[in-house]
Amino acid sequence: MTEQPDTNSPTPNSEQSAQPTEDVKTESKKDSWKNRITEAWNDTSNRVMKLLPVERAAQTLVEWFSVDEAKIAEILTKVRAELPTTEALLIGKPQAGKSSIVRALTGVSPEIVGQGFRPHTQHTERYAYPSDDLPLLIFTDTVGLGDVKQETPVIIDELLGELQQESNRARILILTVKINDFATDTLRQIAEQLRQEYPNIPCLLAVTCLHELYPNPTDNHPEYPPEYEEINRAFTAIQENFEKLSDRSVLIDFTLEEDDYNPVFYGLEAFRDSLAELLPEAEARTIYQLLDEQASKQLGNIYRDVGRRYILSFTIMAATAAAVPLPFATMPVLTALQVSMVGLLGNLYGQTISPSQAGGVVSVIGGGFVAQAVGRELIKFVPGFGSAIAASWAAAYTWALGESACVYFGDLMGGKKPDPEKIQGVMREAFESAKERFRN
Ligand SMILES: Nc1nc2c(ncn2[C@@H]2O[C@H](COP(=O)(O)OP(=O)(O)OP(=O)(O)O)[C@@H](O)[C@H]2O)c(=O)[nH]1
Ligand SMILES: [Mg+2]
Repeated sequence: MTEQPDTNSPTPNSEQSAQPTEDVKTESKKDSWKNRITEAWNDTSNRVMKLLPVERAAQTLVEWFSVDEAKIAEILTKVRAELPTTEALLIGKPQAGKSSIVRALTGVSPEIVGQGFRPHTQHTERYAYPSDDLPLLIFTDTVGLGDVKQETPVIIDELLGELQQESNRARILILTVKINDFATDTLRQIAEQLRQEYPNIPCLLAVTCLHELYPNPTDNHPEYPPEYEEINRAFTAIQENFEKLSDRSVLIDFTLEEDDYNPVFYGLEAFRDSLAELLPEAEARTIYQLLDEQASKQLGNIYRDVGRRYILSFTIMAATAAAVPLPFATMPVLTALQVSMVGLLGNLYGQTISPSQAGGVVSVIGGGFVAQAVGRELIKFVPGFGSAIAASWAAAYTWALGESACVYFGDLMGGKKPDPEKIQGVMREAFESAKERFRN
């Protein structure tokens, strides 16, 4: 007869085994549950992941809301490839250093440079840079403006004639002014006229002959840029003088070898960098101008398609908010929604736009609809029916606002000044067709 273990008295083994077994059991039971839940969870999420890979879903979502850069680049590269070489048009008074700039960058013979006292260039000449067979840039050296022998109006016409020719060439204007020359009214007037007619042509202000203001003109050049007070004062004054006319300004001193200055082309790097900065801008502006109907349509559509995905989400949110049967309560929400939609669309078209600016765009585009907005809220007093009307109205308005914003930002991106009348026309039209679409 085996003796029954006395459960109370903790005999080491038996108790442990007894006692421990319970805990162990419950513990292991709990663990097994946990494991089973975790397993089940992992299993489910794996299956879900297999069904709907979140990353890929997230990726798709991002792609859905962003323009396909590759497509854009493809269109732009094609258009760019057809772009003729960019032209840099030099203008300035006689002996200001126009031909010296051409020489410095293209390496042509010094013959084109004058002796410094009488006008030298007699007619417009073109020089390819860096070489004829690889013309990245064409320098057009012109006759000095205000040269007594040459009728300035004739020269201006010639310049305008130049600019009118072959309009599909990107251009940069290089305005040359000597550091100590303040008799530049004529030049400024001419530059103003050119920029009025061709606002899209960026302008580089090149200020030359710096050593004429060195404490001692025979001194060699200091480290670039020269930190002489005299020069900085004169440079600032000239920059202010041509402020509205130039996009960048640079100090240079391009001499002839026999003048014994070192370097001969002082400030050449800075000049090149300024050009390099302006070129893409010039080309970008021209590329957009050049975008033939088809290409700009293609580009516009790519942006528009993505834009519409934003607009759709906001339209749904607006309709939901507007359906709330509390007259006027949702107006601030709707306005906030529409302002952030316009802000996002602005970003999509590469514009950095603050909420207040987005608000400004909303009022420019939708200004004419405020009265109707109030009407929309009033109708909510009609139980049930009112909210439905208000919702479809809000949806149509938000959609139309989005469409018009795309046109607005599209113009900006193309370097064009959006025309409010045209945009409001788009708004009215889009609103009418959207109202049809959202009429339930
Ligand atoms: N030291 C110095 N001399 C310059 C500079 N630019 C031009 N010169 C001198 O000024 C004179 C006139 O230079 P050009 O380059 O022929 O001037 P331009 O504007 O083409 O003159 P036109 O052809 O007459 O309109 C030459 O003797 C040049 O060596 C400069 O930046 N520094
Ligand atoms: Mg010249």
